[in-house]
Amino acid sequence: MKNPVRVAITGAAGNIGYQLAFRIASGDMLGKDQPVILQLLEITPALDALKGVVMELRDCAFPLLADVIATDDANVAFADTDYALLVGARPRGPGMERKDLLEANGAIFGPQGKALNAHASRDVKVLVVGNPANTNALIAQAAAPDLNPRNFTAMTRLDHNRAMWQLAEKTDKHVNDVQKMIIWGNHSATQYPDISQCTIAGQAATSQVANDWYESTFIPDVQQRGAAVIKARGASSAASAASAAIDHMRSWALGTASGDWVSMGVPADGSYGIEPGVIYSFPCVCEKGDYRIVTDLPISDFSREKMQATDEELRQERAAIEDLLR
Ligand code: NAX
Repeated sequence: MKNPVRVAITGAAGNIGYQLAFRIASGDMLGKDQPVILQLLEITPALDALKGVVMELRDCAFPLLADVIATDDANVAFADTDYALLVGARPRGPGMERKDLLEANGAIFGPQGKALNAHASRDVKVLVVGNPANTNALIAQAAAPDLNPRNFTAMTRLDHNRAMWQLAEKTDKHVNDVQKMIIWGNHSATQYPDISQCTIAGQAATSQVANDWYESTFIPDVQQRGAAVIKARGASSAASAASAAIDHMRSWALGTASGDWVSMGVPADGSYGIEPGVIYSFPCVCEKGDYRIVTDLPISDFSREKMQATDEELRQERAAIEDLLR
């Protein structure tokens, strides 16, 4: 058996955290031969609820769960951590402006970045799930100058998975048949789900669906899927969000399937004209615990416009919290 690795989850008593912890402990994220030590972070008022989560984790008698730590101290939660899933965030309250929301989250992700910087493994892989995920990841990254900036990522895998399913359903195929989906940009309603490179059972997706459906139904449905789930369930996506977080980390740690890629919010490096300074979702291939942006894909005028619109939104989010990046 391998040595255990440390996996930190923030907001561990919340809806997503409650799904995540159990699936990670059962080996879904890092494999059935990789023991884990879970390091669970919550705010002080939620520690009782977190205690209940710990009790249930123990009651599962998971063979791969080497230990569980529950704390309200980020310095403890991130000590030597190899993976950090930053889920806990401040939701938008009534009457809250976007700038207030960004700043309130800055007050969470800045200190957490600092704690990661001080205590985490030097190779820690960080995934920000808590919204606004891309900009929260940027804030955490800026607060962790001693860590590799590439290791701060944001989750758009749920959008990627949602898009794959929509396409499979429309063409009466299985989701396994869909490859090379792309989500560009921000995890928000400006994200751009792009099927121009997609294949379904080996054939170009664009030849299997009408362009009108793609532009008028598919793109808005993927962009608005989160809201549709809230309307149906009366609560936001939780199990699917946790599943996507696990997919993101598993791809990053263990690699992507040959001939395919995944969407990850990663620091922009100038690829496709998206200048550094934002965490932007790109198609990425992962290998040996690292990722690289897939470059040189052809970009149509239609795509270019949508990629720029979501970039513009990210720059505006950045401008609203610029003082936190210094
Ligand atoms: P919940 O409100 O159920 O849980 C959040 C938990 O975080 C709470 O238990 C809270 O006590 C804790 N928390 C708050 N501040 C904290 C801090 N400073 N340190 C540690 N814990 C803290 O929300 P949930 O449904 O689990 O959603 C969590 C976040 O995921 C939200 O920001 C949500 O918007 C975001 N999502 C992101 C998605 C994505 O694709 N990137 C999709 C799903 C989800 O909407």
